[in-house]
Amino acid sequence: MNRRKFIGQSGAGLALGLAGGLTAGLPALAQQKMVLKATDVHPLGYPTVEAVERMGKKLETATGGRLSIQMYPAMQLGGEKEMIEQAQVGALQIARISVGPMGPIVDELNVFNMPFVFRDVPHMNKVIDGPIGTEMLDKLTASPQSKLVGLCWMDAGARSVYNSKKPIKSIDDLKGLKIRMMGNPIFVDTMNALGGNGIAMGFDQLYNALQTGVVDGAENNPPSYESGKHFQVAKYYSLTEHLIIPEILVFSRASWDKLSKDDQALIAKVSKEAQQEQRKLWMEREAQSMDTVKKAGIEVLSFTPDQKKRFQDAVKPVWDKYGSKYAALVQRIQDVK
Ligand code: GTR
Repeated sequence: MNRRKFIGQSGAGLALGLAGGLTAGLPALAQQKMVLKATDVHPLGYPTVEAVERMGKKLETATGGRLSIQMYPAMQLGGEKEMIEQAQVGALQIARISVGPMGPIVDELNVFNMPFVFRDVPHMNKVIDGPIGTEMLDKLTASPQSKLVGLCWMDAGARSVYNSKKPIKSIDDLKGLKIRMMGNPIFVDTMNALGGNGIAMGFDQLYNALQTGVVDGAENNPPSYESGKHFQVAKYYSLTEHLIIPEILVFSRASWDKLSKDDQALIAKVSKEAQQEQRKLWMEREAQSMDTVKKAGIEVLSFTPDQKKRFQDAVKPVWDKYGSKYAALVQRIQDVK
């Protein structure tokens, strides 16, 4: 059924192609109408969702409606693990996911999942816009086990801890709190090194887990904290900014290989544009989300540089365990000024 959605309606596409003045001599593929199925864990209006929908409009305009994107937002197709699996088999074409769950699939990507690897969000954006960003997308595409094509990066700001128990005023306050982390051992180790008790869990299960007290808290950027309504059940938010993880837009390799070279180039082009467009949307949404949660009475705490340094020092065991294999790349990341 999914396959039918992707390359179905070729009759309509052919009619469209002919109406558009194309000759019947063109390869059949170039004339097929394709609805690319895209998904995201976030709801409509979220910066990543909006950016992909805008990509779809551009594709429609550029191809006279032959290529389009159908968005399935808000975890309609499951959590990120399921999204990746469906993209890998070609059951959907475009998935917007965090680099977090991609690390276990393509190990090199894990360098972006290391705590405090970026100085700040502008540093991360400079890295993904530059040669390292391109290399990492190419590595994802070239990796046989990924079964995905890396299209572009998106901004997800910095992740900070929130919980339902007490304000985190210093690293000591994290002690013993059960904090949900994304499914990647680096994150669980990071939370444990910070003194909390890291628990891996899908984003799709998190609201309930917070509400029922299965976990005391989690960590995320302001837009996810706000749009996931987590602030309603975990009202203490402290700007630890321990992880700055870019998001990634991937395309199913199985589906990609069925596209014409021209369509591949067009999708690559609108994806690159989406990388910049999403960033603007992101910055606006981040400010709005902060505003929303503060107006709802959330206590947002920040740290002095000295207090922040305690968090950075505490994750040394994580760097000792995973960091050495990425040493050369980390150096190049640090050299990006
Ligand atoms: C969000 C991110 C999602 C997902 C989620 C999580 O910031 O946009 O892709 O990774 O975090 O915590 O699982």
